[in-house]
Amino acid sequence: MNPLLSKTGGEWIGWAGDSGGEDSQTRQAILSAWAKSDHCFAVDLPKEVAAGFYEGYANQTLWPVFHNFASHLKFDPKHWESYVEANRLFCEAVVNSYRPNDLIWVHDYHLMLLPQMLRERLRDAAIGFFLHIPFPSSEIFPVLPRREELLEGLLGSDLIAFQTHAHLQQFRAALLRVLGMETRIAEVALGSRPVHLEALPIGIAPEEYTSLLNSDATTAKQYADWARRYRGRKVLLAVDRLDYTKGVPERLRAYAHLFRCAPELRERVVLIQIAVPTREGIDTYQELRTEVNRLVGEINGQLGTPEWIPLVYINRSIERSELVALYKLADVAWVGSLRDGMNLVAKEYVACKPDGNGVLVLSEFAGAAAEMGEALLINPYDEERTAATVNRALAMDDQERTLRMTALHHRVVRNDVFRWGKGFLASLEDAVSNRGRYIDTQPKKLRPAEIRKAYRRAARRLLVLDYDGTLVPFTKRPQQAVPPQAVLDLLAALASDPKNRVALISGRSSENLGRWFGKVPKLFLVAEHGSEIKTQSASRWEPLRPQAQTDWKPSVMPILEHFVDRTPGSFIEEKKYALVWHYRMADPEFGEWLANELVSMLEAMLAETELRAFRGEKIVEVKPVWANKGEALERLLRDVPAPEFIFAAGDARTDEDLFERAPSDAWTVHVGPGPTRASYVVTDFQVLRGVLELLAATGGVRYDMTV
Ligand code: ADQ
Repeated sequence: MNPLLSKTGGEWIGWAGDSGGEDSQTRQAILSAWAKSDHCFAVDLPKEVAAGFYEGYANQTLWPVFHNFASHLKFDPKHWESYVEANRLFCEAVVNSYRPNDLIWVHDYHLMLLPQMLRERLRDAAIGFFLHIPFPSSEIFPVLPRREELLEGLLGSDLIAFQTHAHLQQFRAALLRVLGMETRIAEVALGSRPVHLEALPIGIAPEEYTSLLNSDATTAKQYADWARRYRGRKVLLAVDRLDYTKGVPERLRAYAHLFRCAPELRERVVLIQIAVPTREGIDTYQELRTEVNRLVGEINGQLGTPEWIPLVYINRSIERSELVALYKLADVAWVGSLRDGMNLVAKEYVACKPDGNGVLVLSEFAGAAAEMGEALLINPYDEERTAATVNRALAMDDQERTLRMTALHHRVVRNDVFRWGKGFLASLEDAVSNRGRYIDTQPKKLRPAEIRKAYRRAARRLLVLDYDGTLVPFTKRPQQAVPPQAVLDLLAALASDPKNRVALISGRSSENLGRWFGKVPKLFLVAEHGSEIKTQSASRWEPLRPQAQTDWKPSVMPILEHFVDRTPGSFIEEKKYALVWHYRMADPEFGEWLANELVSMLEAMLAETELRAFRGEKIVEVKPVWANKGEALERLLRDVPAPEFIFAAGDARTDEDLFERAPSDAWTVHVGPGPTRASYVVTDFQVLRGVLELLAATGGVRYDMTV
């Protein structure tokens, strides 16, 4: 981040590390110098808070779970309190230095609560969050203690960005499974404030490395010394923090295996393993260190000769000049992460190979693999095949090596950290300007006088009405919602006005709608959210898509049946083009929880098909994507050319498709509480019926108001 900060300006607010109880003048002097020269400002965390926050919740709870190592998870409620407190202290620091129009960019898993804390204090601030590590699969994420708070904390942001699309998808799956929140591919709709989601792989600042490579005397000397020492031998290089996610023991075992399957490589290859000490206060890391020490001893003890040490192990931090000399020296870089957000070492190595003279062996579980396809990819858990791939890398001919490395080099140089930073900040600004649009279009209260005036003036009108929850209240069983005579009269009055086309558009089946509303003259009916339509003149229902398939039902039905078995009070409704699981009568919390699980399961199963699982009011419905009220509206508009007055009303998520497709001057009305894209909102079905009665009475056709 430092090159990006010095180039673009901005302040860095961070934790400078534990003061170790000796808050000396020297430390203060260093901190003041940082503030002055680099605009880096330290948030001081009390010792106990720091320990519970950093070594506790962040690195013993979040880190293992986010890297799919659930078995390494340790949780202490006190650590959680420290995590909350550390985030709060950061919040204070940010609020204190915030000026209007600043962009706030929060980094990484240590500060997942910060976006929402900031949102509560700085309502209009632009807040972005970048996750440097992977986001775990939705099977693993729910094991995390305090998972709801973490997701809600993140949703305080305007933009949440991830290293890869896969991580972004897993975040969406977690929102659905844990909070029951449906999202679009790139957006979470939170009422009036959308949260944008994006995949933005981080890059490096290549000149930080190439400048040393080309003109640093220490680097040149170091390189010359080593090149002399290793002449006649191929050098493999691995650079990692000594973390269990980086796959160091796995690499060492694969390295030993290499000599078993290719003994001719003995004395001709050296592996230099740099392992930077990290988080040493945590037991798991100490155990890892012991294991690695043992493996190093074993390999050198069993394979080494007086002339050859097969493994050079360096367990300390080294200067960048040395690191660059090593990158230049290495014939092959070996990145074997078991899981990694990105992995910058892979990119740094490539940046130091402008002449194409090197091979990158890269774990497919590092985020970098998603954009570095010319590397030789490995599954680091498969030691035998990894050894074979390393052998292939060592033997690769000049032409293939140059071809692969040159392509990688171009990409690493082009997609550098500046491009990444610029991309993030531009997306954040975009997200904020979109938020403005949403705020401007917050639904207004519907004023009867205004709508009446517009209605009276129009010569051609289209009225599109949902039924359940919009014209009548919900009942426990769908069949109990028989329309009262008052509703039938109201629909008949509106439909009989020659200036009107009235459509009832519902999730119900055509058979059901036909039985209840078939006798209302001139009423258009649209069933199953737009799968089938019956226009006023037609005697039959016509499907919206003539070749609609239903052969998927036998494979989805057993899954729904399984959920019925697990949920007393729930049942399945079979429609012509859809299957619906109803759980209105089930225990509310249990029902919601199972509904989340069902949708997550179906999403994965239906991903490649035209079917989707949708959550509705106490239902989960499986239906084709094209069967939605927005498509149905387009179809209706073909029958009513250029209407001067469009009225669309509904209460549920499925009605949002209708509101989205309606022209901007339409009277879109959401019934009841909750977020919506509609322009107007009324409190309940009775108010909506009141409005419709007013319109019916206005239209010239005689109509007596009953409500
Ligand atoms: P890390 O887990 O720290 O970062 P990585 O991306 O490899 O992993 O970055 C390590 C950095 O430390 C590299 O820049 C490397 O040059 C430097 N380094 C390594 N050994 C060093 C040594 N001995 N001396 C000095 N410097 C050394 C987290 C995520 C990653 C993600 C990054 C950035 O875990 O997946 O790529 O953030 O988003």
